[in-house]
Amino acid sequence: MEMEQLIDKYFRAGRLPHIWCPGCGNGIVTGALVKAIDKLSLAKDDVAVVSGIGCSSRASGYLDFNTVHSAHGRGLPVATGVKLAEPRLKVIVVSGDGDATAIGGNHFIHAARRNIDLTVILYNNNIYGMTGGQYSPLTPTNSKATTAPYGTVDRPFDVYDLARGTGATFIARATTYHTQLLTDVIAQGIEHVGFSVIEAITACPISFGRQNKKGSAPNMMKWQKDHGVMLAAYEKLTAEEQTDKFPIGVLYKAQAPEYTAEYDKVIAKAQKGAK
Ligand SMILES: Cc1ncc(C[n+]2csc(CCOP(=O)(O)OP(=O)(O)O)c2C)c(N)n1
Repeated sequence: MEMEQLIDKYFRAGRLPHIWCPGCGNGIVTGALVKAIDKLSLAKDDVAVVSGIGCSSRASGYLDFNTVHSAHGRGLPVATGVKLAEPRLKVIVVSGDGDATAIGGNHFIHAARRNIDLTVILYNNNIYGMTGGQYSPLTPTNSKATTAPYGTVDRPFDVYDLARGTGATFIARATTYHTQLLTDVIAQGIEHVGFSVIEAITACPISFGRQNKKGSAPNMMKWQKDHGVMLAAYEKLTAEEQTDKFPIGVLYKAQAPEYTAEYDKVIAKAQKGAK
């Protein structure tokens, strides 16, 4: 399907135009999400998109599925409730780096620990975009931010390490330059039964790029092209070569008991009255 047909089918025309700045990558990530849903031939009523607050979290309002635009950092607990109430739904959480790993960090680690069947698309633009460029837990050390005019000293999380260490069973990364890959890993994440995390590297040329002299939006995408390396090729690089690159593709996949299925067993036991 062409992008225009995808927009007609999956977006709420009355909510457009969107608020994203010229050059922002969020439209590419959201486009990849609808392409993935289309590729999987999911019925719109079988999908729920839940978000917190932020530029990226606005995606839930633009999309024509069952949607909830909740509070900052609370997309995951709301999505957990939706999934437990209606396990048949494919529940997708769209989240920013601040939303998912700062204010919502606690929710993130516990959703991963439970291995609940949700798909998180973490729009990583390395900054708090909506509120004007404060640094987040995914802002690289020594970056400028409105809350760090002399540069950050904090070390960032690696989303892969965070998700892997807390129990996620599907972890992937792609960028807005690698759009086909992004669509593919989102589709795989949606199909995976368990907690899936897709880190989508997306440029924020205004709130992050300007302060850090990253150049134009196309320049920031070129940076993604030059630094993202498919996992198999990345593993063949020397440790020194790896320091300047990051792996993309499916980074981890495992099977483990899924929370709503386990919870159903508890309900069945309770209904029988057996402890
Ligand atoms: C409880 C609460 N605290 C703070 C805010 C203000 N706020 C709104 S969005 C945001 C940060 C957004 O950054 P991020 O999650 O990285 O998403 P982006 O806008 O970059 O997509 C903050 C701090 C809020 N809305 N609610």
